[in-house]
Amino acid sequence: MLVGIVGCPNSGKSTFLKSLTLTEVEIASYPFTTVKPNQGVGFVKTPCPCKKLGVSCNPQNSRCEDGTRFVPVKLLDVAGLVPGAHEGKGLGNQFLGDLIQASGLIHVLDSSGKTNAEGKPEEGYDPSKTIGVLEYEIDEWIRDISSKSFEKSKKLAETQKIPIEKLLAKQLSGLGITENDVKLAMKKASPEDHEFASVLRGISKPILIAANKIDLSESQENFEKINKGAIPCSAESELALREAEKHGMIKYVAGSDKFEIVSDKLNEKQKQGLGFIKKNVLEKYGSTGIQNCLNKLVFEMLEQIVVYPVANINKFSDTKGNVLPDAYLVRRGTTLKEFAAKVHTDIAESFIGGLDPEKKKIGANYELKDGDVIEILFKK
Ligand SMILES: Nc1nc2c(ncn2[C@@H]2O[C@H](COP(=O)(O)OP(=O)(O)OP(=O)(O)O)[C@@H](O)[C@H]2O)c(=O)[nH]1
Ligand SMILES: [Mg+2]
Repeated sequence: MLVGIVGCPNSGKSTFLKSLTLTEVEIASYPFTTVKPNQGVGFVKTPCPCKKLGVSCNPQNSRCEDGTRFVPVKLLDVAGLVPGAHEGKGLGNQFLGDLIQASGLIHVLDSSGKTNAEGKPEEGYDPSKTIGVLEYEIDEWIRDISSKSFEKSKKLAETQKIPIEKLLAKQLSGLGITENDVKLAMKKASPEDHEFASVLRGISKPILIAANKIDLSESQENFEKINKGAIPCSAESELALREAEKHGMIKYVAGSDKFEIVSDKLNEKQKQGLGFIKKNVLEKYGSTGIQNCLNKLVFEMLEQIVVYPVANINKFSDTKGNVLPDAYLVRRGTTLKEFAAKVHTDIAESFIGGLDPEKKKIGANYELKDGDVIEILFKK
């Protein structure tokens, strides 16, 4: 799963990535700081089944802290987007090309209204304007590719008698668009219609709006105007808290509404900075919002659930004895058979079913539920 971090120049995209990953990236108060995309691994938070099952776990592909599982998600922070990007303005084509495989996007906008869509300082700019700019640029880019693909697919469909949605999906698979996405989009618009690209983008690349820089006094009023399910957040505050935690100054769990100072070596400036975050971000908004953004995109908008495959259901372990070793993100509605093929690509043909923690047999068409722990059974 890849999540793209997008937005106008200088909105705080690289800070957002760094606050989730502590990856070293360049951050500066001028536009086009990022030229080459920055990659990192962030984590979504979910209750770990270890508590309910009364066991202590040894995660291998993820992390567990106090019964909360942190499941990895790849993140990509790209160059700032400006109006005209789909025609190559700014670092346009490069930016859009980098995002090709993202399953969903987080649009980081500067809600203080101090930076316009070009990334230039402008007092009193209405930040909600950048939402339309970003959607338009991405739609135009998809429109360009999908209309060319449609022409090709139409010809092939006539000569080879293959359904057009199959051919079109094949042509668009490079954009991370599936046959199901195309089918759903075709229920709402014809591929010949102008709005087809927007419908397809809405289905295949949902966008979550992160109203960043909420710590600045100008932001609150603007936030009320932004709406559209936006999440108020402060990447700079999350980064400061994560850095302070890394250096042993505070105790802080990503996404929480509080921190605790545990060191007596803090200087006055550091104490003041932490006090500012407490008063203007945590107490006002309940958290820095950064973790909420990732969780909401992955679990609500991309409809992912977490499933835990094990080799031995009696011990909830893998063959080496690691308890609840792996957490997999899969789309809601995935069947056990589809999941088995994902986990064990090489032996998928010998799949026969599964077992749940009560040792009950589960059939191939069982729809997986969030938090399921399952032993997948194969013919020996
Ligand atoms: N007050 C405040 N400033 C922030 C926040 N997040 C980022 N900034 C500042 O905004 C400026 C731009 O941050 P970057 O992370 O470099 O922004 P970017 O969107 O990656 O910029 P480009 O790569 O140039 O497109 C820097 O001065 C950051 O310190 C925030 O939550 N609050
Ligand atoms: Mg950047």
